[in-house]
Amino acid sequence: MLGTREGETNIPSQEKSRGPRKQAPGWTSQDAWTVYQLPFNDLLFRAQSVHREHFDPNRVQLSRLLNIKTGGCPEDCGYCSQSSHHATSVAASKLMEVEKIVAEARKAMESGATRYCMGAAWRNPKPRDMDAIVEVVGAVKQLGLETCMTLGMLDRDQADRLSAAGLDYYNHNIDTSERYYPSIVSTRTFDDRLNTLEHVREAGMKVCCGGILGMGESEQDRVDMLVTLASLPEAPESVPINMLIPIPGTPMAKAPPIGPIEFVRIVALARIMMPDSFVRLSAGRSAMTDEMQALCFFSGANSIFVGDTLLTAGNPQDEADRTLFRRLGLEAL
Ligand code: SAM
Ligand code: DTB
Ligand code: SF4
Repeated sequence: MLGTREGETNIPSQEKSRGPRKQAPGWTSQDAWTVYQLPFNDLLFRAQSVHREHFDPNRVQLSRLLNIKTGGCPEDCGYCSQSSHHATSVAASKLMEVEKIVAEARKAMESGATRYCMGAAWRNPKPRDMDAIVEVVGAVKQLGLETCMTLGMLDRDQADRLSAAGLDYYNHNIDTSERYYPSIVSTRTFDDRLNTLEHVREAGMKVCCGGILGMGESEQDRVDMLVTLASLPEAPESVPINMLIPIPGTPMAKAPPIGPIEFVRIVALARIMMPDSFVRLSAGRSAMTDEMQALCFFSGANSIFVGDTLLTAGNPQDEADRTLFRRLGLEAL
């Protein structure tokens, strides 16, 4: 059950510790599990019905990603190519120059993206980084794109500065259930993640928060991750569902892959539990068949990352996505 595991985490929280968490009105872990286990056809019918009540079922939002600071990250996230704790092929770089970031954003806009997401391999932005980041937000917004950043943990002042600069979304994933979290990262706690999400919300930005499937977690962990997301004071406006891209050299390089049916079930449950949120089919699409992606869209996924690179790993070529959209009769939002 949520809210009863504070004592199980042996890593001290870097920020204030929370009391027991409340569950979303109407969504207990048990309720969510019951829906998750419905016969597949019933689950998908229900997800598609909810989806149609809240969104145009044939429109998908397109975001493009840029890694503005690669590698050398002090955090030890077990899935990540950019952690300095793992021997991967990713080299560390400095923060990209503002002009270069804006030039890349312009290209993204010209290729049809409506949201531009910029990621940095930081535990948190340093005070000296903030001026450049604020300048980037202003410049990318001026192009007419929605802006999103994912820079690690934020304190309240940093969240206020980003919000004042006009940042629309902040991405900060809880990644898995509270129970499984200590198995994937030891340098920060689940509560640290929730604290940053609170700062983002209080500063008035939209929240993009989801997780990764296929890290060796149980089905109950996946369901409970969604319960935590739906239990936030406000559900995230964007919920990225990533399928683990196994990275050689990371502790999760050999994690047992999640089956497509189990993956689709989680997408459907996310749609049912967070009916107004964009559910983004995020990392891992290169390893999915068109049929699996079609089932995800049918189940309520309505956002993707486009462009052949995510942060460090591959993503389908634009041509492959154009073909997929044509085959399925989908259009960009
Ligand atoms: N450093 C920041 C942070 O951790 O919040 C931002 C960048 S981080 C790479 C963004 C998200 O990408 C992670 O929270 C995780 O959910 C996802 N991610 C990273 N590596 C992945 C992988 N190999 N497969 C799938 N998703 C991954
Ligand atoms: C999210 O949930 N997925 C994106 C975005 N937010 C920043 C990142 C996926 C990263 C995949 C692994 C890589 O490219 O290194
Ligand atoms: Fe660093 Fe983010 Fe990768 Fe974790 S997921 S190692 S915080 S870049």
